[in-house]
Amino acid sequence: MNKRIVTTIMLFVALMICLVFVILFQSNSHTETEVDYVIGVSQPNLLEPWQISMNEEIQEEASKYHNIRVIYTDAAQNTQKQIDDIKTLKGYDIDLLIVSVEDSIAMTPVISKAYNEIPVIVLGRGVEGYNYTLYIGTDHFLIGEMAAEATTNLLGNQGGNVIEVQGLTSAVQAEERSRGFRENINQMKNIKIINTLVANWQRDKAEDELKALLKKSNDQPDLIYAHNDAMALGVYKALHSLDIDHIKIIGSDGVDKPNGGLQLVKQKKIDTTFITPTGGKQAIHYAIRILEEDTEIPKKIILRNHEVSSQNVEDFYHNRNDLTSHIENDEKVTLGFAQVGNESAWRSANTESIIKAAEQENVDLQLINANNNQEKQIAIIRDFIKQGVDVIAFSPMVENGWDEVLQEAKDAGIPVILCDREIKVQDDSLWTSFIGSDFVEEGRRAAQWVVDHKESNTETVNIIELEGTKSSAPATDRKQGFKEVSEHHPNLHIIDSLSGDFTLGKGKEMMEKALQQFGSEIDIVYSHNDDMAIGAIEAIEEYGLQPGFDIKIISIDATNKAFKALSAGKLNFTVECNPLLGPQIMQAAKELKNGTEIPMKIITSEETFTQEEAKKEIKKRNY
Ligand code: GYE
Repeated sequence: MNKRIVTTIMLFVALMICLVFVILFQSNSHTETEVDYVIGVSQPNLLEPWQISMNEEIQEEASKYHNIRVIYTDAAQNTQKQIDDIKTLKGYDIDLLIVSVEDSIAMTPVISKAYNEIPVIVLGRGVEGYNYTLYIGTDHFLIGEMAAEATTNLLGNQGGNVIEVQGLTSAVQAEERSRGFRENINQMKNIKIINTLVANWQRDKAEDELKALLKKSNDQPDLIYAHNDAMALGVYKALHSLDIDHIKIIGSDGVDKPNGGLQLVKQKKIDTTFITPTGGKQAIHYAIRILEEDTEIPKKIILRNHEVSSQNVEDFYHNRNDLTSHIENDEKVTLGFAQVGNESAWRSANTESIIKAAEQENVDLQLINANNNQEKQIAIIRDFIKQGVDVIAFSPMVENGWDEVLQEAKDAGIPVILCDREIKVQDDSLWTSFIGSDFVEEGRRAAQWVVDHKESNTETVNIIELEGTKSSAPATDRKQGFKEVSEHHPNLHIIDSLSGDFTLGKGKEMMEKALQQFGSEIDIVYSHNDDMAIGAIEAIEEYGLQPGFDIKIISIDATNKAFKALSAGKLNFTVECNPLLGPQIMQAAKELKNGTEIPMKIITSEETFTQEEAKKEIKKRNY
């Protein structure tokens, strides 16, 4: 073989070997040296199109960050395996866990334990309680409500019989979807749920269960609501195999994949589904922020669902990227903010946070105060509509009476952000996003302190409740949350509830009234905010009793003045309600201006404080 050929081959082989070495060195040097964070992703299964697209979204977003490594596990619909997977991931020393669960009840304690060690993001399917860093997902109760509405539309005036096909019953989302569906369907006189099947989110199980049911009973339904598209496809297969084609089928998830809901609607195999964003992209985005110790991390991000039927499926197809895309628009955003009033220290901190954030984010803000007058607040919003601002935001004084003016804003094409307080309207599409706290949970936390500190289970405990502004969301929800816990303890008695309108003056006045009536029989004051509690403290001292001792006092807000009262031993416990919503409101306003779809709800992360904790924290409290 001629010498030149041999040399060329040898040169070529040598070149190849060098190349391999360079690549290997490159990758190792890249992965080894620059991996700052290792993230573990625990999936309950990778059978359902929805779970698969969640992982794909995570992978796609994670690939944009070269300093993270992501380790994935698949529990293959086996809860014990998922518990072991999380143990294994912790064994790899992960810095953060992203977990989607199937069996919420079994997984809640496992996730709480992990949360004691590392940050945990719960994705798509909830767990019980609040022992995690961040929940990203949709409102499953609302999906059930939307399915009920779609059922009435599909069945029309004559109504009909319905079968519900449920997911895993130990899953929070199955319970919430079913409750949302049934609470609404049960109000319909002409619609009856004749049967319920449990198919654990699985297509084949739904198919088999339905076939068996239809074979043994003559009660044919007119519509079948399945908690996810995988089971809806199973329903379709069962009906198809029995040559039944008149029964309507509703699914949920709306994934754009073979056998995904979007394609099943397009192929007319099912009638309706609900696009349920997986949150995979947001999970990586927030994981990075959490690992870089960003302090503005919310507790819950509730993503918006979109109903898809044969009427609009093409829209979703043609604009399939619209849900996530945005046009970078560096035009200055004009934001009209109708503030409720200046009734409390919390409110002043809230207003300040909004003004400061607008300056920092270069947003053209008009903040006008309605001085706790709803008519005035409506007039301010009407004026913003006339001006044609880009976005309207407001802190609704009370829950009702907003339908008309918000319809005008919608007709004018101006999106509306609800800040700190929610509202009750016929059509939830009248508002775009809610940014604020979970007031019901705040009420639960206040009651839990009372339960944890009561001396006996028998001795009666007399409680005075100082309520906030009547029919306002915080007053309604904090009352409900407190009751949810206290009603399980028969010796806890709310002897009177008096409205102090969230102000110090009115709080004091109401406490004076209660002392005149009940005097030292009062054991506890539960105040819906700090200002009324401070007023109560003054009244109790003037009455000659010792606040925090003779009468225990619990409040909500956790402002500086509460920390002072806690440190002085005059207040016993306070539940935080975060007023610093400015930065999130500005980010939302800018994203809306850019045409980006923003979360339906952003629920802030909050703590509680005892007298001891307040003494430690007081210096750091900036409102
Ligand atoms: O608790 C109270 C204020 O809406 C959360 O309103 C807010 C409440 C807050 O007056 O201090």
